[in-house]
Amino acid sequence: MRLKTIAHSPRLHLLYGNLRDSPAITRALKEAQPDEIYNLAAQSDVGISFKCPEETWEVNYAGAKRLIREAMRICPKARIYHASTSEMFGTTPPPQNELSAFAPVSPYGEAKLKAYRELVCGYRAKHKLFICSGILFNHESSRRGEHFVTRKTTLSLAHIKLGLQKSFALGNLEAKRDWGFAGDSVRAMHLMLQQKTPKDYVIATGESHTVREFVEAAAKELGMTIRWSGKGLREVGKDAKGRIVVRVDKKFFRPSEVRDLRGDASSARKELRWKSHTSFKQLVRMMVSADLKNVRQQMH
Ligand code: G4F
Repeated sequence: MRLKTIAHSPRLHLLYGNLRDSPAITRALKEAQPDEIYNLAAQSDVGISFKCPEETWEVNYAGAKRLIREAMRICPKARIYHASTSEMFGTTPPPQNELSAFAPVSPYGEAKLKAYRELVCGYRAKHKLFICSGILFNHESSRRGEHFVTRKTTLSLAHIKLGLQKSFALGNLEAKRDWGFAGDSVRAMHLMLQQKTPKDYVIATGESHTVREFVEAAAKELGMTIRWSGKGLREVGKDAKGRIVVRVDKKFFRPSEVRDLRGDASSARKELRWKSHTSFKQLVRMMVSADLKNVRQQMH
């Protein structure tokens, strides 16, 4: 949720905090005295983590450690949810579940794995802390940051459809992701903290699509058909009139890539009675129509 929206909700009370600042965490926890803590704070951009590895480690591992250690001291009964990620599976082939091997290939995945092993599994065993982790696969919505591939695509295509932009550039079109709706994932986070015993769960739809398929599906929602031609960095996607709408640019490729993510959420289905309620098509439609509306509003 955008900060502006939160700040205006009468049911929510915002406290200033910063995972890089222990006194700030201490003060916020003392004031809030929470029953449940959801640690979703992160440097969450995998691509940026290659450029800023120390910052990523500092927030995603060390920041989580500050928060969890302070919570153990100030509100030891609080139940804690910590956001883990499918990026921890890295090169392990799909379908990935809670028993799959971890093999991260990015500073982001490495920092998240360290936090998972030490702070979630380790502290749970050593300190009997009620802490769980959702190993979330990609979770998207119209609130997604504009530099992530789904939102970048829906927003760019909405601009193109309304004549405000000619084309946009992407990196690896072949990467496969298990794209679900963020709202479904948040429901799973809450369910985890309502269980008798703390455990970790893979949260995923079980279906994966390539970036290319996401672009095609989003374009289709706007009544556009993309035809691909060329190879590698010379590949382009053209509309029905032969105009280039998608290009490939090497600056959007990562030094190392997680090629194929598809989660097996059988445990969550069985034990949490959770399932994804939103299909890939519904997700794409939701994101495209929100961006079309956003862009139209900005035009007026
Ligand atoms: O949208 P992405 O940047 O998401 P990514 O890297 O999968 O990470 C997201 O999901 C994780 C859960 O699995 C979270 F832990 C993480 O915090 C984040 O929310 O990239 C998706 C795929 C990648 O393979 C990337 O290489 O799209 C490919 N891609 C191709 N062109 C691009 C682009 N990604 C971005 N961001 N921008 C491009 O132009």
